[in-house]
Amino acid sequence: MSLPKDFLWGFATASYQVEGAVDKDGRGPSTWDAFCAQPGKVADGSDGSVACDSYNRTKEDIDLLKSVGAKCYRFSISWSRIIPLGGRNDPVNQKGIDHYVKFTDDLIEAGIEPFITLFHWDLPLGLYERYGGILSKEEFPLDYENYARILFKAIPKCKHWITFNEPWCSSILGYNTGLHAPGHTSDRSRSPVGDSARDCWIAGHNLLLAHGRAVKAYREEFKPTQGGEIGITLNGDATFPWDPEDPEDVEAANRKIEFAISWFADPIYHGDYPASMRKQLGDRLPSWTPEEIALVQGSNDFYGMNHYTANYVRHKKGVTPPPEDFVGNLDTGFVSKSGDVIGPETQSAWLRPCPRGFRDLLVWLSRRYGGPKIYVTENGTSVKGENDMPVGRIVEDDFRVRYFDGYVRAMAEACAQDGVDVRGYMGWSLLDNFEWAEGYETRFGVTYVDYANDQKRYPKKSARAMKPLFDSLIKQD
Ligand code: GBH
Repeated sequence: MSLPKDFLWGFATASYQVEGAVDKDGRGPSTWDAFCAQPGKVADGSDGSVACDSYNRTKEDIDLLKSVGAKCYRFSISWSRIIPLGGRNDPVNQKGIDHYVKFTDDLIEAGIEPFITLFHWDLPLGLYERYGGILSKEEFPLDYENYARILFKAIPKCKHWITFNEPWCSSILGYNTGLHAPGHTSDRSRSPVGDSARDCWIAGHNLLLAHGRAVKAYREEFKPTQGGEIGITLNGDATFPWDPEDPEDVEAANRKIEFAISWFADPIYHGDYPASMRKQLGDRLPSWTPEEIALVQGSNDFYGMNHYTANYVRHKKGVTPPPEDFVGNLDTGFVSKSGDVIGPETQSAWLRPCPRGFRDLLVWLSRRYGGPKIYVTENGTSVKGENDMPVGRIVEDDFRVRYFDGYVRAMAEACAQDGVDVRGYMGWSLLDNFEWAEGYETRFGVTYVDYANDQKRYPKKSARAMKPLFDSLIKQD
């Protein structure tokens, strides 16, 4: 059982979750600043204004990565630092660009390969106020392309670009349930623009168009001289039918993955949305014009995979789904009909370890999309009650060590035994950080961050366990 010799492994973070320094060097406001300021949106009433203070501690973070032997680091760029108002005719902020140029240089200097995510959810607030943000097909893809081009030009040393992190979350959580910024909901009376039964599907369509435009720009103007690669990162949980004997549950389990992954991956690899989505959503799902699909189809140099957990899926029989339904008329849970349980619990209600699901999903992806090159751009876990433990116990995170051990071995088996082409793996996350609507109580880091005492970092056992694990799995020669 082995991984290829040049396999990359490391850790990931995202700008709003770790940077803090929201007023520094001319950064403009993002939708997440505004969302956090609304009472009741974030569990502990917190925000990302300080977070891990990573914007001011780049050396410390790079030293940390080095000390645990990481070969790569995935971070995201804050659009509001590059163009504070966001748009293609708005002023560009050189200080913001300089920060990320230097950070990338410093990583490379330290022997760490950068993976840059252009958009991990922190949209410049100006773009939401001006035209509804991702909802505008006329404006959003053009503004995104302009933003992306500035960075391709400024950071030629970066060889791995990720256009969007989890567009499912931006569309569904941002424009359907409202659990994430900008907090657009499926309740029409609270939806300031648009049509709640259609908005999230329009948002998804526009994210794909923006992705396609950025990829086209990269391939035509930068890739020939820079030689890097570009792709999108999608989330997706593994699924099992609640009752494997029931064809409707089997179909529903597959449909759940299609609504999560194939919504974006089918247009990119096959040129259209999956039939299951068209069947359920009808004309609420946008259609592709020939020009649009020409832009999107074939636009991935690699598949970025975020993966955390698995579910049992049960079809809702005899029920017509309401217009705001976004999962496809089904229920999910952690217990099967015959009483099998996915577990144990973590601090995150939606997450329970299931390494077998990871292997199965890798195989599913590889089959459906023609064996693409895959980078696992996130994988990790919270630990039940971790936030309430003393630091001395938190850093002995055997639960997380076991999680990574199980998942990384499942991935190695998928590569060696099932022929899946995985080239890299990034654990989520390098640091405990701002876990969006869950605030700071849920910790995903391999490093404990003491928020009350100057953001001091304490590497956990899991931070050090990664190198021996990968050393034992990567072919030496
Ligand atoms: C990632 O999101 C994020 O990229 C990262 O920023 C975050 O900190 C990390 O994970 C840990 O949460 O049952 O169909 O409603 C993963 C977020 C979790 C994706 C819940 C969707 C629910 C799917 N996701 N999941 S569903």
